[in-house]
Amino acid sequence: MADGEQSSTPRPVAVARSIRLLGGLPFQDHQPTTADLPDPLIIPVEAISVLRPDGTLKAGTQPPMADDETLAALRLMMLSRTVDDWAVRLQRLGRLGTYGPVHGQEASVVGSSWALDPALDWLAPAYREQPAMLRHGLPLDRLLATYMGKLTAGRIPDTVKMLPRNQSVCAQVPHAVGLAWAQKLRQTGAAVMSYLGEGAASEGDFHESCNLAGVVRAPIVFVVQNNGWAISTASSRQTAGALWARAAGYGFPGHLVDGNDLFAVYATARDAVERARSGEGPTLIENRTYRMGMHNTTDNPAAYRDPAEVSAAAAADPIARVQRYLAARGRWDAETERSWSAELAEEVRAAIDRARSYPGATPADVFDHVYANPPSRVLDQRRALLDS
Ligand SMILES: Cc1ncc(C[n+]2csc(CCOP(=O)(O)OP(=O)(O)O)c2C)c(N)n1
Ligand SMILES: [Mg+2]
Repeated sequence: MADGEQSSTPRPVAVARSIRLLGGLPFQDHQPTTADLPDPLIIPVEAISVLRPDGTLKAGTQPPMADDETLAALRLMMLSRTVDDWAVRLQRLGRLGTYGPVHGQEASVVGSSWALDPALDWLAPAYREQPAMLRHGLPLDRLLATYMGKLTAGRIPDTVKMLPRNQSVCAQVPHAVGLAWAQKLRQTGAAVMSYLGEGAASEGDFHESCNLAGVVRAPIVFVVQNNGWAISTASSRQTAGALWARAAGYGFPGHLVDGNDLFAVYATARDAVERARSGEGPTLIENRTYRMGMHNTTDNPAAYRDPAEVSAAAAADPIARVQRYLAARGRWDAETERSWSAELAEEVRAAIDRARSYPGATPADVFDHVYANPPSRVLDQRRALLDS
């Protein structure tokens, strides 16, 4: 870049920081938490962190949420874990299709999506962002209906600004950039938040998306949930470099965040969403977190990872951390936890009942909802199937 260009386009602080770190000693010092934590939960000191695993605030930081709002976010995190528990059990009973739990990543998903305005901004999820979808307005019974294969009931309501859950790794990210670019061209003032895993960041789609987003200054926030694993591939075998630092090469800021810290995740996402809405362009956020559960209900993680790693991860549990913080402020105790747990279980049970009452998919659904005017060969196949 020529000197003249540099002076007319100030380099964002985070980009400058990432370049400095790449040439220096990026990840040698770590937060003093516990020595036994799995790799992604050992958070480098450069990472953004506010709420420490013991529920205290890091020196010199302020909570970005008032207590009532923190309680509301905690409730969504606990709802997410309750949905996980029920969904896995229902899948084992044959009443639900394949399900990928959020377990362990609740701060990463809830904290980031909390920064969005569901009436304005768009959500482009992968398949492990259930509480973000709920916060964005997708009713719980509709969300569950999709896992039951109930296509009509599971359709995203027109008022909910969300792309469908995407099972094809990273395929949602190019769509999200197009959606964001459209917001810019139409001057809606909206931001798009696109989620992906650290495994998805190895796909070509990720490079193409970041590159285009940087060039057109699309109002998008890329949230990479680095949860340590891409099914059975450990993140250390996925990528040798730092994901957040890649942003510098695309010309926008990148941030490394303690992904189990609700406050750090929220504050970082809020600034990135604001940046997007105000026309400054994309941001890449890497939330270091940990997938405490199975990849999904087809997976058996005991076959490839040490169970001790999962037990150690409990020391950084994102839900317990918020509960400890609120308890110290006199806003959380065992009795509240008991009553909330009972209420959340009832909320999920009632949503499951409603989801089960919706009509199931029919063979014709395979052909419908794709073409406005189906070609004759599709109509022939449809007829042949329905007559058989
Ligand atoms: C294009 C594509 N390739 C492979 C798969 C199989 N697959 C499903 S999930 C997954 C791992 C993704 O890991 P990551 O991006 O880290 O997300 P996580 O599951 O950890 O949330 C793979 C390889 C797929 N669904 N789509
Ligand atoms: Mg992963």
